[in-house]
Amino acid sequence: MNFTPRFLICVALSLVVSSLAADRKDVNYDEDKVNMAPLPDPLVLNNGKPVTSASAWKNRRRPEILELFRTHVYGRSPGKPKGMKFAVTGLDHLALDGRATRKEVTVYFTGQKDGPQMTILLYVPSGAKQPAPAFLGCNFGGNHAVSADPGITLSKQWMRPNKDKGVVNNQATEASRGTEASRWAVEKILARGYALATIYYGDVEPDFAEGWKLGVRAALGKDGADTQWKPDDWGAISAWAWGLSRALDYLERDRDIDAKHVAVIGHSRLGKTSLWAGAQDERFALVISNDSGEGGAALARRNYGETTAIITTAFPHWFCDNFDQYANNAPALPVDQHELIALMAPRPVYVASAEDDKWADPRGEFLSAKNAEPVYALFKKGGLGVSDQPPVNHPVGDFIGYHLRTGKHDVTDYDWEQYLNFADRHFKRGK
Ligand code: GTR
Repeated sequence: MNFTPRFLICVALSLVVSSLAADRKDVNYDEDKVNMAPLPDPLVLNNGKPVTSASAWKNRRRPEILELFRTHVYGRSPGKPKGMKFAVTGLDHLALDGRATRKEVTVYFTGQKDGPQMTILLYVPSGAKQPAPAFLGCNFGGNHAVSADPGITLSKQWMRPNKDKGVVNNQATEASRGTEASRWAVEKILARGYALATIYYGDVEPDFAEGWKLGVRAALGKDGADTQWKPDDWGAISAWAWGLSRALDYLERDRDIDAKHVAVIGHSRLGKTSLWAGAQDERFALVISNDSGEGGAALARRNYGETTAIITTAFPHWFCDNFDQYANNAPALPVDQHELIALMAPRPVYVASAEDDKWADPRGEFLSAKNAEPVYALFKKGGLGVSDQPPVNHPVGDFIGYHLRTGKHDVTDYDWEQYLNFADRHFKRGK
């Protein structure tokens, strides 16, 4: 792939803008100054009438809210492309010292081998007697970064420059193998009987302002890299979420996988992505947000940590163009993020925060989960089961799970243990 000077300048600029945003002195971390406008009520239809039954939610209110998120926040994605093809391009039944079968599956989005494509890395636990339930998520550093397993194909896609992680001139080197391994708990997941599927988000769209020109948004659009975006056309989060749905299309065909029990998971911007994927695609049986923050689980109306003003300046390409108008006016948004959580109902959803991740507004993430409870109640499903944010390292919840972990913005083994327990409980495993 060719990286023109223009692309490289755009990447550098977006990195500078995001680090400036993180250093801003005007960011509020004082709970007394949060000044939250009232939240929109998920149980009131656009015409002002109340929603009082699960069927009214499913048939009337849910489609309305989904449509509001499409129009004002993430943008509208296309469906499954015609002619999409899958090919198993890597297979090893004795991967990870015999603990797993490793598959690499290339997804040719338009059926053309030289067209847009992504590669799914899939580990299936060895010796499983039945199709395995699975976790599916996007990764930041390429599939080869998820584990030091030398059999994983090294990604050739655009990567964010990072010498410490073995990425030089936007390309992964051998030194980048396993650099994201601490975030994936592969052995633990397999030992608990789950498969793990992951895709590199940069296969779908490289993450910088002009990255869409190298990704599916250009490849599938009729005007390619000359596309003029409509205000509600898909942004990058929608593109990544779309990639997760295409990965699920594959998992549905793999006999080793129990596709009725696939949990979609993501961290940070990829947690925003897992939420949006789970909201749109009800085939995902369980949805997990790890430290997803602004534009993810955190309430937009709270002025704490990152705000709509900051995120639309640093990462305008993540959202649809309409979202810009709420940059300094979150109260005008016709939705808030508790309604994104509510779109998962009645499926189990888990929101996780980290104590030192103030930028992501842990309390705002908790309050989103809390304010989704009335929708779960319509289905007679228990929510968090607590009225206020629990103490650190104290997971709570029935169909809405939540924990506040000690430590920083990251995915740790502690997080995974909670997700595995939550999945066991809802997928009726591990009894
Ligand atoms: C930050 C951004 C957050 C979060 C994070 C990440 O810079 O402000 O919204 O998404 O990046 O994805 O690591």
